[in-house]
Amino acid sequence: MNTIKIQTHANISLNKYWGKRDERLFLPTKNSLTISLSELVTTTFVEKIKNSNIDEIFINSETVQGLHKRKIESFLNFFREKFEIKDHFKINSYNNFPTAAGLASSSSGFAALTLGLDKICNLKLNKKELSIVARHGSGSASRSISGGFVLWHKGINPDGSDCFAEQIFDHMHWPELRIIVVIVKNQQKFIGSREGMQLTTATSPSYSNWLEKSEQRLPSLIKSIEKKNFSNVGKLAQDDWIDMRQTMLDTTPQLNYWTEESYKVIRAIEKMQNQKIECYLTSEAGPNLKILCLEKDEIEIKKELKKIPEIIRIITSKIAPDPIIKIN
Ligand code: 2P0
Repeated sequence: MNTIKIQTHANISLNKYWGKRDERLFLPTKNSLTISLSELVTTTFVEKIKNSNIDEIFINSETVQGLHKRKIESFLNFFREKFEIKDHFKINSYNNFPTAAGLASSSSGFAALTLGLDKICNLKLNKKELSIVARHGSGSASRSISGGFVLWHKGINPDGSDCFAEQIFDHMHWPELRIIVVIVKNQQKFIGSREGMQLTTATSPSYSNWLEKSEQRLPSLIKSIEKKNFSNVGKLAQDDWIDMRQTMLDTTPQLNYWTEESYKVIRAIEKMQNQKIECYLTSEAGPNLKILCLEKDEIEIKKELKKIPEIIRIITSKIAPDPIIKIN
């Protein structure tokens, strides 16, 4: 029996997603814009299991447990019901970066699974349909079906049929752009994104203000990417991260995903910014940080980062191409 091998890339947002207008359908409260990272790779193998009524799921060679298990099983059940499929699957997924530590492993993970299921079940879905399916695993996964720069439309239809992500520029558009991923902790986060964003939408006093400001930034961000205006792109992305972070910090209970080690990196970047080295900060819901810069400044920035002993790993990434799908 065939095994499908898929390689996808985790994405990071330059204009963020944090909150849903419909929990069941994974419909976000706002549009968002991401880049996929060439060096954060998920490799997933999907095969059908004959005459079985259970799925076998492994992440990094270990049987998946707890919340991850429930999320993946519920996605597989959604998929079977939607496409009237009876099969069960064996899934082996490997991340070359820490899982669930704010590095968007669910984005590349559910995107890979969607592409693998589409192929093994011979559904031949188009990119829009694939993005909509992936969204039901994890909102951010809708943005890892394509590489390059991707815009996730929040849509307005109650059934989510216009809520999908699409590539707006491919990975060749801006070859000089770099993303330095700074890993300060490999551990899983204390409150996952799904629960965290529910708490923020329910309790953060600054949430509606961020929604409005963030949507206003988006057209200018797209234009600046088109023109490759790095200063604008960096500032807009960093400002959106700062404002999203504020909504997390004024959530009850407070969502402070950043550790002492994260703040050391933040301070080092602020110091470089004061020295006119052009670099900008962002992160997801987790302690690890991402720095946007241009190729010409990469070595100097990394030299400074290497002075921080708490950093576990530094990964320099470019913009990733589309996922790769192979029949083994
Ligand atoms: C983003 N994050 O735009 C934001 C910034 C986290 C902070 O996309 O509930 O893990 O599965 O849809 O996909 C995290 O979103 O959450 C995320 P669910 P998911 O990158």
